[in-house]
Amino acid sequence: MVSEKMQDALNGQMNAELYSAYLYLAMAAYYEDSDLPGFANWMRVQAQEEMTHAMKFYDYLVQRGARVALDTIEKPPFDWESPLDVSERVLEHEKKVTGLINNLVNLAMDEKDHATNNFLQWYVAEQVEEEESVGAVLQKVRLAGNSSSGLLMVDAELANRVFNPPAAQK
Ligand code: OFO
Repeated sequence: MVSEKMQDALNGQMNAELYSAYLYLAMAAYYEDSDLPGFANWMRVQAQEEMTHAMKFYDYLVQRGARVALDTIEKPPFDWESPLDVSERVLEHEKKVTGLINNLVNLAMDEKDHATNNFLQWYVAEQVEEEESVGAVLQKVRLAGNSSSGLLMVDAELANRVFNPPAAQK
């Protein structure tokens, strides 16, 4: 059993993960329109990962006999100024999500809900990886600066990113 407060908080985070998927799909569409298919691929892969993050919350709620409650997903932005702008927004968003996960851990600790705390530790580790990988892409985009060839090199690299299905994840 999880408390009602925890149930609401977990449902809230599931919604935030769905929003992340929605945001990254919107960014993928921006990149498709900008003729940067590698960046678009990266964002699509990120969106797929966010769906698995959401489904882990869904499955945990079911496992604990709690009620899954789907809510409205906020409308994501439609446009960005540049690939640099998108990359900065992605890192900013991931830092925000890290804060949300930390707040959930704080709640689990306050409630002495050890099972939920243990479940959330997967996300604590995942956020470290997310911030690192997004930060690395941002750095490359910064280095490319105004050079189209530099940007196309990053694009070619990001075209190779593949989605690792949940079974292959830790
Ligand atoms: Fe779910 O990690 Fe990104 O938002």
